[in-house]
Amino acid sequence: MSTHTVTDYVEDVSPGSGALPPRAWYASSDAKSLSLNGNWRFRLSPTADAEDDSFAEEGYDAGDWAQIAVPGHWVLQDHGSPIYTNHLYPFPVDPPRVPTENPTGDHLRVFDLPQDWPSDGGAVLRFDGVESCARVWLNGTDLGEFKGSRLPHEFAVGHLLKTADNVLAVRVHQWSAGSYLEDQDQWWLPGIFRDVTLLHRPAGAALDFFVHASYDHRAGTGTLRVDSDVDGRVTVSELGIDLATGESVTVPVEPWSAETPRLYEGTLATEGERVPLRIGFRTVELADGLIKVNGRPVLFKGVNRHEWHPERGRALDLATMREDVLLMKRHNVNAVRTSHYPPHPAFLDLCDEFGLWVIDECDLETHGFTEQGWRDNPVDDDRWTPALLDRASRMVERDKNHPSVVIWSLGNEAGTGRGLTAMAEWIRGRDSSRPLHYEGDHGCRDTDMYSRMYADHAEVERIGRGLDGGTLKRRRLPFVLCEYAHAMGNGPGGLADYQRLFESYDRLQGAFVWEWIDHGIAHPELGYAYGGDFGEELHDGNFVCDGLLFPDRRPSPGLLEYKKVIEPVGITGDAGDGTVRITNKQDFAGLSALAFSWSYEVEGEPVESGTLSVPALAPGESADVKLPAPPAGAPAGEALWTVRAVLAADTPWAPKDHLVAWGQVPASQRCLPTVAATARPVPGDGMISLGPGIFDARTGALTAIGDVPVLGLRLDVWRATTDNDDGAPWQSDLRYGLLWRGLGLHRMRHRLDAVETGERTLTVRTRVAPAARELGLSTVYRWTSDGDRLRLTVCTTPEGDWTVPLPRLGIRFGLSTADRVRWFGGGPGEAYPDTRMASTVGSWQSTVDDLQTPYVRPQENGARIDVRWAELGGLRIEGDPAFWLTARRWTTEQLDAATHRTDLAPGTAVWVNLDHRQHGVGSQSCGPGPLPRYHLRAAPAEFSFVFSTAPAPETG
Ligand code: IPT
Repeated sequence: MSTHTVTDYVEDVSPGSGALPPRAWYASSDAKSLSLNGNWRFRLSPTADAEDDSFAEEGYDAGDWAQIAVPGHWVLQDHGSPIYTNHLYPFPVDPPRVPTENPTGDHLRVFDLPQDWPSDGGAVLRFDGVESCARVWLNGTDLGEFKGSRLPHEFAVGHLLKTADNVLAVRVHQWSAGSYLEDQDQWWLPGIFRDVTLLHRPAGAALDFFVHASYDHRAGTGTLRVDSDVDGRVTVSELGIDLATGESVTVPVEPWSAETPRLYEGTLATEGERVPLRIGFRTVELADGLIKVNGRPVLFKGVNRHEWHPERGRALDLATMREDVLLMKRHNVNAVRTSHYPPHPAFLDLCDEFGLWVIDECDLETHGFTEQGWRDNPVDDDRWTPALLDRASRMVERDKNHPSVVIWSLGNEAGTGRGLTAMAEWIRGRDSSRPLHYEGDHGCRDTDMYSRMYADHAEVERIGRGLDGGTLKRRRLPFVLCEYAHAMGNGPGGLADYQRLFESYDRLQGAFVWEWIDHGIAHPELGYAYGGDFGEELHDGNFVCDGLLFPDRRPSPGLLEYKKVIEPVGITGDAGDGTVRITNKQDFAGLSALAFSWSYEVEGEPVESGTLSVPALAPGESADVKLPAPPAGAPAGEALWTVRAVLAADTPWAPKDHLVAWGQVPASQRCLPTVAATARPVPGDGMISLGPGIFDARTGALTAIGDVPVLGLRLDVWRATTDNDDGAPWQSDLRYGLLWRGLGLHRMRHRLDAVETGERTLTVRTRVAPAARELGLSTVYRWTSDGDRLRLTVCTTPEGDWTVPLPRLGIRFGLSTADRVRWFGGGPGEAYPDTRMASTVGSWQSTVDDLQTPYVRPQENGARIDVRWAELGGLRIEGDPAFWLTARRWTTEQLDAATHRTDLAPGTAVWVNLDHRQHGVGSQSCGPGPLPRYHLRAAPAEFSFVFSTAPAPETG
């Protein structure tokens, strides 16, 4: 073997050399395999050729090398650091050249064959994922090299194996020509990040096979044919099937769908091997301009899923993949787009088993070429076409036997070009049973559906009505929003408004939230790190934290909102007629898996409950169901019905009683609090008292209510801007976060104009305005009391030319001690004007700490809506009208200044905001801002709070 170093392959546009043709991924029933995951020896070099390849030779002593976990990324194991860019290539764009500084990781593993490893037959070495380019040697023999990070590559190695001391050497380059095709919005994370496996291949083993299992919904039959490179027999004992490969049979079956994921266990037996089959019978077709499965149009309630783990990056273990699937199912998600590469193959097994529609997307994105108007885009350059076809075929061949995969996607954000057309043609030729998706070509030249990302509600409605124009071909295609509702930070807002559109127009076949999980990296000082935290010279900050799950997989309020908005059963009604309308919003299943119940609640406390009998409803059907008579002798107070649909029995993805859908129907109105203004303001030593209220005589500032000190109570319009308030740099719409700050709404001054004591009132007149501007808010605080309770009415009137909405409108004050919080209103979690569907009216409690939502980049969070009354810090507060409650151990200014959660240190006071209104949240960190109806317009407003001292809520 030569010791001279050849690295030309790194910048070669061809897919590689030496690997076997792609084929279906499966785990054999009887052929042996050996996992080569585990601890490997590791050496990092700064360039592709800094070290020669002598390390691949037998007898090389790597005793002084570091150790590294495979699968894994070296930059997450203390060798170098990760880089985050959205679409900018973190190297000069000069395809296919890459920088001389090309971190290169040599990986070495010595292994013995297990005692029972058969001596006959061959063997295959399989890499399920290596970023971005690898060269492989076994026992000193160069096997070849490959690119295509999230795709499998196999090498025939049987002739090289020894019983002991096999030396497997893998050289991995961070940058390669392949990097130009892998410009997805995520961390750049080199390494052998998926499994490495040695597979015994007995003589007569199966090679590749293609399971064709269709369903005829008219006849109720499935047709099965398994095409196999190696002849054999296919058995499905449950169906009495025993036939030769290549032959087909039609039998009555239960179909597979995401709602009813019926799988039949079968076996493919060749002369040398038995392969387990999990067969789901289903037919996907484009008919009547719609994507139909088993004859029915489907509505995708989807998410975009990147593979992510806060410590292990994209090296996911099975438990994490399973957790993702369970979390999706438990939150009513029915579809996944594997953005933007084929996932670990085990994830698709889980989707088959638990039931999720999958858009399987190829490992392809060339987004950085947008910076040069897409000039030199590899997808429009014939030299790259073999690499594109290689990627398409590795995806299709690997994943073709999964019933859950219903759509192939060519890739993401790669512009347009002949290479994409070539991929589409190849895929259609190989598998005509699934429609094609690609968003980047709005003319739909190569695709079977019109797909967009981040289109606003108005445009989606136009598309739904067929008024969007476009090519003739496009006008006849169904529509999906492959990305929408950018879940960055607080949000996304407007989900319910989108869902109403999807449910109103057949052409709109649903959408996929961007995205499933925040890609925060666990960091000892920062909590979770994001772009820039590793000193990257180019980065896109926390744009990488835009998921429905926090990095530790805790559901964010956005996911809870999504769960409610996409619930499979609609439960609606109003007090009037004593009925509730139940709608089966599923596409395939009836309601038999669900149990319905009602509960009658007064002031948020359940008074009586019972089961609700709901007639069998086919998909799409509704029924008005009578509620019982309100219980006799129920206590006085605001009453409502809560109707719930829970799982009637344990399922593989959630236990019996898991809440699937719910609705609330008011039963009586709330009585607004009244306070007779009987107490008189009493002047004292530098102070004025009015009932329980103590005020500074000079400033009119409230200093205490009874024995509860109150700090700095005043009008507040500022919120720590959310990622959606700030918007993305390329957003052409108004970005209110910036406009607000530009106006100075974060540094309002409060001018005192008058403190007036009347017969039975204390009135404080002020003007609230930012420096350097003429606009402001004339604000009057009017206090009255009945001796026990203190009522504040705030009257505010905008002055000047207000062209922007307000972030919030309410009061804020500090309490010196507060911990437990009780309230009657919306809960248990946060809500904002356009993210309030999941908020349930009830009686709730929490601690101040638990009111906080841990967005990776701190920002406005934690508001509870529709609060009728709340108790905290020894005060009871009633709202007229209901208000928004926020309480935190830091000020809004501190929250605004923080860049990571670890910047937030509890102070001595708890700062409370009682808001009359909040501005909507929207999704402008990448999509549209809040719809106009959720804007908080600057307009005259009046709102009141009634304060009294309350016993400290019980602890525990
Ligand atoms: C779109 C990308 O497809 C996705 O990968 C991600 O970057 C998302 O946006 C934003 O988080 S591209 C969009 C910026 C037009």
